[in-house]
Amino acid sequence: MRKSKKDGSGKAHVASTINEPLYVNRPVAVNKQGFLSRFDEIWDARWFTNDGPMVQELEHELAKYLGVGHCVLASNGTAAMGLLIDALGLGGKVVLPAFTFVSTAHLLALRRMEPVFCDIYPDGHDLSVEHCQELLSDETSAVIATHIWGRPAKIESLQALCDEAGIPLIFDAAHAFGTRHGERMIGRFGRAEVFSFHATKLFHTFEGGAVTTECSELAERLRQLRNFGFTEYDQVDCIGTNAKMSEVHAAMGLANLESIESIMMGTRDVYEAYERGLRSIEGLTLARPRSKAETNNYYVPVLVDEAKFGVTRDKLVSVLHSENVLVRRYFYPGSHRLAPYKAIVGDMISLPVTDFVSERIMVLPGGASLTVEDVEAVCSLLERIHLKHADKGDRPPLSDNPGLG
Ligand code: T4K
Repeated sequence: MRKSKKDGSGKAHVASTINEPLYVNRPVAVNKQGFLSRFDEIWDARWFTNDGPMVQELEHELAKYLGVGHCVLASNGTAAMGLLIDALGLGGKVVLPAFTFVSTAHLLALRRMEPVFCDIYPDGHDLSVEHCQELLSDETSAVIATHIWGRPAKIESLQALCDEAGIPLIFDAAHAFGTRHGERMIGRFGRAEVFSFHATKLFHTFEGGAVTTECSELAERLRQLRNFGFTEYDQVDCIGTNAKMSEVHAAMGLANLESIESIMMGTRDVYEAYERGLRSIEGLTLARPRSKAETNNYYVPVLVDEAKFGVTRDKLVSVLHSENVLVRRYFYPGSHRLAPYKAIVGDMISLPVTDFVSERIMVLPGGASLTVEDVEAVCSLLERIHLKHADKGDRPPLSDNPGLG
């Protein structure tokens, strides 16, 4: 984690320019020694992949941390979701949000299935239960909801809907490592949950992912599928693939898991600094979790209201980039408007909330790689851009930036 710079008085001061790029979800790199000592072990044992001891240990430790029966690691989150789709034998149509990462839609389309894009709620940006209900049909084989921004989807309502329809509910928990829902951690809900451990996630293994489930048979099936369908040496019982995690990736996961409490605390401090800093900036609305207790604080999604802020979301993004604040437009456009899906659904589909949010959303740099001082500098920059463009009279100087002229 980056240390905050303080002056002689011990007070952190807000920099007027941001000299180093601030990335959205820059990977945490906190426990180098924990990683290197495990790397030495791997090197000496010369066991590099194929369900090695580090992978087994990480599966055990993650299941314990999440309080779930089984954790099956995979080479990345997309591969993990693919294993699950195949293990459950899904076919036909699957309902999922258009406002999420496009990976799951791709998995379905590649399997000749139909992604049925569902709208979201304007407050939480998560799957609308009401719209999902409208979209269910006899051909629907599952619902895959995302815990967007690391906050739980409407778990109980979706579960009731899927139970009534007799179909499995799956959660894309890629954003939600470390989030609680009531007394339980995310990872224990639905038929199964799927995590991404990509470098940009709160908890990561460089690249990686996992399926978590309470169902032993499902876990066993997933293990077979990720290893070409092998059940024994020379025995292949089903058609499978290669979605295995290597030992080096698992070693990084074990090192990060050792530091997870400090990573989570640093992440929360950064989010709370944004809560304070963005409060007074007109035209920027921090999309907050429904419950402060049910978030991992990792994502800092902000909606830009052009009329009140003074510039469009896209102009603001480009100005921030030129000032070293590398914000992202996650998730713009909605999957239904990406070329491969637009070609299929065209204008036949109406997802007004998805369109509204995706045209205004901007994700600010968050997570424990930042300092509170970084956040104060970002908020101060946002304030100055707003004041300049909303023509409030007070115009502190910005660095040379043609975009602001
Ligand atoms: N479901 C959801 C809801 C997801 O968000 C994702 C992945 C998945 C499923 C699928 O899981 P995986 O199969 O990926 O495990 C990134 C990630 O590649 C992707 O994992 C992630 N979501 C998606 C939202 O973002 P890009 O193309 O935006 O990544 P990139 O390279 O622009 O990096 C993002 C930011 O991180 C930049 O600000 C730069 C910074 N960065 C990135 C890397 C890789 C670093 O500072 N260091 C690095 O090493 O896709």
